[in-house]
Amino acid sequence: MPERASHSLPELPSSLRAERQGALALLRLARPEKRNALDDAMVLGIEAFFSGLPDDVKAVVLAGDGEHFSAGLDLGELTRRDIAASIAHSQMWHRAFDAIEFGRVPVVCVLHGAVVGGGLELAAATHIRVAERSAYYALPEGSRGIYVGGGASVRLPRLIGTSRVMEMMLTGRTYDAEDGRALGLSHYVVEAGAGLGKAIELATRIADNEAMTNFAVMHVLPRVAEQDPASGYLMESLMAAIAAGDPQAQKRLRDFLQKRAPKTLHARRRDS
Ligand code: 1HE
Repeated sequence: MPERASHSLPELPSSLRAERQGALALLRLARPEKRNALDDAMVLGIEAFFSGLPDDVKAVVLAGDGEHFSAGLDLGELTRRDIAASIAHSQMWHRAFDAIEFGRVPVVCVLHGAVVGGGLELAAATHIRVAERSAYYALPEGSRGIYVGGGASVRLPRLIGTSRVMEMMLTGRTYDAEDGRALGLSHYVVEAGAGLGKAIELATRIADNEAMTNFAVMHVLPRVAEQDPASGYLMESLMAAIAAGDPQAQKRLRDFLQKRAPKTLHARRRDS
């Protein structure tokens, strides 16, 4: 396989669009005519994108074209697979979304319109979620006679609890953007059209963190949260020592002590 130039983004299907913006990469779901329903090519493209990010990308913003973030699994592809092929299909989604959650850099996503089924599973694999007021969340798998397969059973209970996931799947209930934030599905709610700007602002800030800190938050924190406490405390101590020992961290600490770094002030609340 030819070597990728370290600054170029991976090749993608036409249903995904990527661009660079400084230290950020922006990935857009670009299949609005099908409400960004995720077909195999898109899922494989997502995996390729997050597995092949150039070294100088420090954070990613994920958004969707059109009126909806994503209508979930492309239901047109879900016909007549045998059991083994269905398991393999679900595992393909798991690999792709793991490449987001446990990839190299944090991912901020912008949610609007339908964030349903596999679209919600995709959003749940990202690290920060900014919802525009139009966003709504649902798991229509129950009414389609299927079951989640893109990681929802694992990721969503961690965000909103098993009971809410059960409720969403059994009854098909939708939650709006405000409900979603209160439940923990998004971190922010912003006005229509403001999501991308907010996501870029957050991603830019994240990109300015030390890579070691971002690594620890993405890879160590969630593992510690699932460990027994004694092992977790030990892992935390080790990670803290590794991070603080980094020369860049030492410089940042000196910068603060010598009044060259910003204070941690409480910003006036503009978004919620
Ligand atoms: C699709 C899909 C899709 C739209 N697969 N083609 N997801 C769902 O159960 C949600 C299904 N979609 C909807 O309920 C609606 O499309 C929306 C509420 C998202 C948007 O409604 P609307 O009126 O704007 O669009 P539409 O007219 O319904 O759809 C436009 C086109 O997109 C139409 O195709 P066309 O060729 O007739 O123009 C739709 O068929 C197509 N389309 N959604 C395929 N999902 C790993 S397991 C995950 C399991 C799941 O994700 S289950 C949840 C599936």
